[in-house]
Amino acid sequence: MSSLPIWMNEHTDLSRRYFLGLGVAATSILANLSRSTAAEQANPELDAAIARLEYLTKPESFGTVERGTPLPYTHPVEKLREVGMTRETWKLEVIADPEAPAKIGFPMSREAGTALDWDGLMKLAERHSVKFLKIMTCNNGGSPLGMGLWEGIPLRTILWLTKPDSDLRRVFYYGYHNDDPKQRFQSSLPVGRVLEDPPGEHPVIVCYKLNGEFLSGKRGGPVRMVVPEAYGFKSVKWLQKIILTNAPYANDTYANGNNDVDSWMKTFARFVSHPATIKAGQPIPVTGLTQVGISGLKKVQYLLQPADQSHPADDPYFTTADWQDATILAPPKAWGGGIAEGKLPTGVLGFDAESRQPDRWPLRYTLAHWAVLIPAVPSGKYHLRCRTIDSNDVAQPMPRPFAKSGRNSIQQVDLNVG
Ligand SMILES: Nc1nc2c(c(=O)[nH]1)N[C@H]1C(S)=C(S)[C@@H](COP(=O)(O)O)O[C@H]1N2
Ligand SMILES: [Mo]
Repeated sequence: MSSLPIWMNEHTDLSRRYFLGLGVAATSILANLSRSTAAEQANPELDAAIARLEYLTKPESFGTVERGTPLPYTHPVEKLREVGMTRETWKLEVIADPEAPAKIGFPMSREAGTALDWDGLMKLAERHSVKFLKIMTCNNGGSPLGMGLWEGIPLRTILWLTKPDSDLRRVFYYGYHNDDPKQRFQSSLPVGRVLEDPPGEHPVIVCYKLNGEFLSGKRGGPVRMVVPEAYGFKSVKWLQKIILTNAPYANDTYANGNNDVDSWMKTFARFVSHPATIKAGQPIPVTGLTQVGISGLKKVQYLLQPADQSHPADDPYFTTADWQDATILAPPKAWGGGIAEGKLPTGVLGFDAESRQPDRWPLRYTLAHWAVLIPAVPSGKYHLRCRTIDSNDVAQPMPRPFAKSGRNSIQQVDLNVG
């Protein structure tokens, strides 16, 4: 493995992160405020800001975290074909780890001609395909990369094809990396996570579609892993190799760079739109998004304070401050992201097949938007902050405020009232 710090050999396109939900086109949506709140809050600017929120992110509008020189999907088409980066030539090997071999009855290898190919994958998809919503976020990023409807087949379906027998403790998996060990990106999961899902949680999938379209190279196609509850580094792109191992440890690329490789996604709030300046006497329209993490989401709150107001030095998370509730928006009527008619297809996990409405809201490991019309305040310079209260009534980022297990700091922006 490369010993470079992770960020030195990664190309990161951060720009989109700060605009997630702002990429608005004709298909923009009406996420609606709960009716009572909407009545209280009739305000054209806030209504317009809410109408601009887009739930799903178009594939080409995702933020991207990737490595490779050249980036594997930018090869000329002949080379793409040669290295299995097209659907027609893609193959997935699933073999035992030579160093700590799991006992399996049917290794799937290129050498033996038993690797899974695209037709094989599509055949499995006829019976086993699943779809679910999942937000993609880099644990090191301040904001999500994008919100997607991902489709694939459960990884366990493929794992069972190898007829595993014993000595199988972890699943290591790898993306195409120009056959250069320094460019390799790999991740791993305990086998139990692959074989069983906690109630209400989704399976780890070998994914081939995003928002109803086959995955582009940039989004990790032809095939990537998608791990519903995990930060982005578990969702390895350009997936070509799975190694079944008796090794008991994680061997993730992201173990370099001081990252916590077992972190579930955390709950946090971010602003989407807020005025930088506003006239005194005018209410302040604000919208935002949340990532709903492992501990769920009960509330979104804001804190508006004069910029020169001090707060107790021993309270870095403003726990004693006067936070006020914002409104978590209902599921959108149109989902955006380029899906046909903005309508979710049937069969999305966690949604009723008939009504296509979610069983509950908000959903874990997805996005929920929020909005608030903050009552007018006197002239001056202010700080505006947002945070979440999780389902356990714990104000985030506690109790895990460690950036390397996923950033969920309290966001702060400036507001001039004059
Ligand atoms: N093969 C490969 N897969 C990868 C990466 C990579 O560099 N190479 N980056 C990972 C990281 S760190 C993140 S955060 C996600 C980002 O997914 P996205 O670029 O589709 O938004 O992809 C993951 N999968
Ligand atoms: Mo990442």
